[in-house]
Amino acid sequence: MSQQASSSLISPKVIQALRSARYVAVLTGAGVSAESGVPTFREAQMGLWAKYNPEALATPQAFQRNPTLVWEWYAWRRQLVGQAKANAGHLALAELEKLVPRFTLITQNVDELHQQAGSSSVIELHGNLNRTICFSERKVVESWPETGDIPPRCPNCGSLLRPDVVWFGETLPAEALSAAFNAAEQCDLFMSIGTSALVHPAASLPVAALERGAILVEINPDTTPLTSHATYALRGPAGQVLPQLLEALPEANLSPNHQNYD
Ligand code: BJW
Repeated sequence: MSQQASSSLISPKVIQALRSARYVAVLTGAGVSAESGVPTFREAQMGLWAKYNPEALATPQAFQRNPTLVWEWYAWRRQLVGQAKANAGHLALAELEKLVPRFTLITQNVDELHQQAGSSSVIELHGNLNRTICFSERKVVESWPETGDIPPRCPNCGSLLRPDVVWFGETLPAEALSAAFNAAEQCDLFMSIGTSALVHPAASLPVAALERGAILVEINPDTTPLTSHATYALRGPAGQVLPQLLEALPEANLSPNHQNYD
């Protein structure tokens, strides 16, 4: 049974669990970047893009059907992300990394905001918006001649270029996925933050951690399919909950008789 806590009243038990953890693994999703002004994946798109369903654009089939539309959607998102700054949640995770003995940060985000905040060794499960690959050869392409083609073409083989992100039906980068599952299976505390926990295999990571006996902490303003399985569900925005958690961490010193308020 999960224990709900408001963001302003974090259970001392969570703090104690975090303090005692020797290995913390964290999975983040789009919600972590929401407070940086990057729209979450499943929330309504804005302006021109409001009429498109992101799930219908993030597929190889959509790209093959209408490469210009998909390229331009990513160009719009790249521009949004380019203006975004890491928020208090990203910064708190970068600090947390320094406070726990072992720490792995796994993200589904493609925006590099964890790296901007100072997190090291971020496992990117769904690729990176700022990299471009050749649709046919799958190799990273750094530059291409400006011909006015949208999308531009691969300077090597002439195929269309696309963002280096993982679309539905595509496999995740094998090394990243394997490192993520290793972390989930070895950690003693797993945090699922700002993700709807709907998209697999990422959504299987917290379950894998739970099955190996880890404590599961979820941070999200809303409930997800994971909430009822979480040991602690902290209901609130990551940019508020994470700094509070971090602030409380060094002071937490619970005795067996400590009065809990969760
Ligand atoms: C806040 C907040 C705040 C708001 N603070 N929180 C097993 C079961 C069922 C289906 C499958 C399965 N295994 C595989 C599948 C198929 C498919 C899948 O999962 N489908 C489901 C939708 C049903 N998976 C795949 O196809 C994957 N590939 C694969 O499995 O390969 C093997 C294979 C191939 C072929 C056949 C079978 C197997 C690939 C998945 C790739 C996902 N790609 C995307 C696009 C990336 C590029 C891009 O950005 O455009 O990744 S889709 C999209 O979803 C994106 C995200 O990373 C991902 C997850 O979304 P996320 O981050 O959770 O965002 P949201 O918007 O959903 O949620 C935001 C949350 O934040 C909400 O909960 C808010 O409440 C919260 N929030 N403000 C904290 N301030």
